[in-house]
Amino acid sequence: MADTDGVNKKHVSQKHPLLAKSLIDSSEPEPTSRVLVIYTGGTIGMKTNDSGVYEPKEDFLVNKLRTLPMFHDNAYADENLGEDEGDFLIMPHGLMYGEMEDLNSHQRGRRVMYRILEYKPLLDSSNMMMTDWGKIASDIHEHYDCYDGFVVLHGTDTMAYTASALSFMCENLGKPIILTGSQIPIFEVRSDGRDNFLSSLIFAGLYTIPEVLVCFDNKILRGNRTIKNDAGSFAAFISPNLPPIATLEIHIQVDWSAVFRSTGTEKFRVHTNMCQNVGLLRMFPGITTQTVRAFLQPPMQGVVLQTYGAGNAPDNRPDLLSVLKEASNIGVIILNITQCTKGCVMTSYATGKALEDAGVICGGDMTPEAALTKLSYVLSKETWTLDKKRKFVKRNLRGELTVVAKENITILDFELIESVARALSVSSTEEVKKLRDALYPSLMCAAAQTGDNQALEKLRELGGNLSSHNQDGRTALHVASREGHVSTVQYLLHQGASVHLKDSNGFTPLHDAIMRKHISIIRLLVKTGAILTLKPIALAMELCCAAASEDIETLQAYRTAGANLNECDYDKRTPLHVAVDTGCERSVHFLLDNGASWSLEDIFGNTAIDCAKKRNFTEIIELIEAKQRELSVNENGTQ
Ligand code: ASN
Repeated sequence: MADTDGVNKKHVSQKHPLLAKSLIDSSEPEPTSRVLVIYTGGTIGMKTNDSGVYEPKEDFLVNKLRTLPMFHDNAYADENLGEDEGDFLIMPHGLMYGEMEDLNSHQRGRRVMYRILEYKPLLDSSNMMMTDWGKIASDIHEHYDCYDGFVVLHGTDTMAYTASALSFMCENLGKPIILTGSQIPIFEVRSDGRDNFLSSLIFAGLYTIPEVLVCFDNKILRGNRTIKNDAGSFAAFISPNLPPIATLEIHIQVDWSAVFRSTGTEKFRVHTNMCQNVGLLRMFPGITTQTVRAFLQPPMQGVVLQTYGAGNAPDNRPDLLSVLKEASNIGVIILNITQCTKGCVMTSYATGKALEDAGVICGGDMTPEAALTKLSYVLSKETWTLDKKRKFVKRNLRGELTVVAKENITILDFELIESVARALSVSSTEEVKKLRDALYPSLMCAAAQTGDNQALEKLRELGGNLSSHNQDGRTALHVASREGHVSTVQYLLHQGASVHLKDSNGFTPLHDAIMRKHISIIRLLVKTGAILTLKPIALAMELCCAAASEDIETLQAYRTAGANLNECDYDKRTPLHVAVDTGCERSVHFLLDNGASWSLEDIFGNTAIDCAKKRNFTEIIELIEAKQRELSVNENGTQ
């Protein structure tokens, strides 16, 4: 993650080891977020060729971006980026970060640092295949732990398909993936590409929205809700059945209650082998039975049927209905969506009911792109039975489908907030909303403090967002993790609370759990994808301090969180060097049992065993030698 990777190396290296502890409170100047930009092609980076038409050109985009101050702060990069960070670009600080009321100060104060992974060849998106979706997903997976968010630069023509596909392929997503592109190349005098790309970088770096999104024309739309609606406008995309997740005007406004969060305690993974035997079939008056029959022939496994209005097809065509029924009986999944841009399929007409009776599944308000890619995803699950596949096609998997809420709970909400609003003489809708946004996070943190899952559930039912943060940027998950309430942590994770959110000091819930040595919570958070975000040097100092004070529980907590126990301080001394020098046998024991190396040399050329010999710590020398013998016996035994 960004904070761990030694940005601002020059500042770090100037500090004295004894002061290094202050690093863990993130008092570093200029904290950064890291974004990986996957550049697949599209108009955004194209150049006019000799024949006067646009075409992509290798390395053109990244080299040009380096010359544009709003995309790259050259002076800052020269001064602050380390040698291994040469291929990063870094955005400037400035007005662009203004008016982000929703973010805590830690997030708001960050620069966005990004690296461009350019595909070869760069593609016009009309040339993309399903395998290209798999490549993007795999690259995101490969780099997932090292970045705060991802931007995919993509042509607009098939962007809605890729966004929909990625939303399904990325399982248990905890970080933003933002697709963007442009209608005019970014280096033309007039271009929508600059704003689209800058907004995407800001969103991917600073806003922890765990969704696949499309950023276009100052709007952030849920990817699987978008369609390309206008070939000639900068507002190329619409999301007809879901308002934007965020709008970027003078104020950036995020509708946090609309954010879709994957629930559960599983890590991020990607599913890349999509089923290609799927198709889109659009009804029209007089469509022949032969056409439909031909379309449904093997190897076809899933068909999106685009019907009229609210999901109607002729119910006076038994020939047509029986072809659909036959196909459905032999296992083809047929999903009914409307040809209308807006609205959804319902079974309120006899003509719609006839399709349902023929085994056609109601696709609600899904876009054609979402319906097709959802079928492709579900059908590729080799271990699922046909029944399970049908069930999952109907389910809302990634926010692609509106599920009508059964209960009306807004009255209760109204009562609670109303009474406080009255007491404070607040009356306008906007003010009441602000009041609610201010009250709920504190109430949630208070409930998490005492492990009161019922209160949290009540607040959730009342419309509260369980990932919202209080004034210190702390979420209910931070608090429950610190207090050691395992069942509350479990509950919050199952409600989609993010393990990646950092508080105003830059700490995640995992850090809270480590500080309080709650091993089972650490396990749970790590299982859900949480990673250590301390800088290596800060981590080394923590480990060395714990080793020197025989604080085995802290060592164990860091170990459980995935810490490298050989992390070394400014003098290249490992926790084992320190444990040996301070004569802490229990620490030496623990470190050796957990893979610490005795052969690493510090800057003075001493290994841990040299230190023990110099100090004549015979017990410790014996401990290390016993470990050496044990390992060599094991090695010989396995040879
Ligand atoms: N043909 C281009 C593409 O989809 C269109 C664009 O990016 N505006 O790659």
